[in-house]
Amino acid sequence: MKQSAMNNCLRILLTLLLTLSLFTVTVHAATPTEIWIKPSRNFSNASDVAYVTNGDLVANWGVRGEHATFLTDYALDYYTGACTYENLIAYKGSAGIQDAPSSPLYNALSDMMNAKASSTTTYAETRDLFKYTDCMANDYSHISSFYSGIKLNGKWDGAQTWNREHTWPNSKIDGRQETDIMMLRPSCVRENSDRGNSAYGESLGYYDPNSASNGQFNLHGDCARIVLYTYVRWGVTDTMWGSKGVIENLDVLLKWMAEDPVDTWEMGRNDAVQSITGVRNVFVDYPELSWLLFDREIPSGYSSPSDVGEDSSCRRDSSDRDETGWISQGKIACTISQDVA
Ligand SMILES: [Ca+2]
Repeated sequence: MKQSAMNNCLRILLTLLLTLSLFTVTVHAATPTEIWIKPSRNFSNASDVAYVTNGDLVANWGVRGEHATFLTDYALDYYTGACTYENLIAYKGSAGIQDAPSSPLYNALSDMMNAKASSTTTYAETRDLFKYTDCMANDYSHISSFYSGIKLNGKWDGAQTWNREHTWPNSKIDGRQETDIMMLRPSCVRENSDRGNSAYGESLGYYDPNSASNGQFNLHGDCARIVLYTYVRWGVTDTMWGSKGVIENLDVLLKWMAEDPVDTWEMGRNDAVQSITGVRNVFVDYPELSWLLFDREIPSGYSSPSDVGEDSSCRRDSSDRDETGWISQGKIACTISQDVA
């Protein structure tokens, strides 16, 4: 009896272990494979960036406030063919703010983004994509609230703690761009309601995005680059300026661009968004285009991720090109072709 009881116990134990083993295998097999590889944080150029990917999606590898001094491999692959910087700036020549929306450069940038767009997301899908686009460095389960930088759990909780901030207020768009994750940012519920639908700016009655960051980082450039992207990407030029628009005026926009250069978090976000929609914010990669779009001078010494804005050698005329038509400028190859299609 004693032996039999022991055998029974062993049998039950073995059955239990086998069941647990099968259960474990079953659960594991049913769980989506997420391969997260920590990126190097000691990068100084594009080749040092180790992309964190889940399938085809790239996670933001950057750090808020860390100056971006290079274009990533994704960016370098994006601006090729007809979309090289030199080909794009060949279209410059707008007469100023009134004519910018119909200028050749505006149309070239708009056409480029339309051509690059590979997929769209629904508004509902965007809330589950912020864990890629807005994750915090080396912490892919948390996201950064746009204005305050407060660390949030990246898992959607039904808008109890965070929701989707329309950097271009929802009341000032026509709906098409509402599903564009480039324009949407996760933010604490309180932060989002504090901004409301106010236009960005510095004067009384405008919303200064730096008011919520407590000096942690400068958001002026981030906001200027997003609204300018939306202005071109979606053609919402009629609601851009003034208190009833999205940003105070052109001087504020360009001042914010200049005082707050691109950071690696914006560059990393560009990589992440591109992996979702196919489109990059050209004003993050080449912020100097902001001045050219409105026929203004690029500030002397302006620091751009591309180095192009501060490297006059990239602006040489066609007599400087070699026999291949290309001049390598370190981090970016500038085509000097004058034959713009
Ligand atoms: Ca910034």
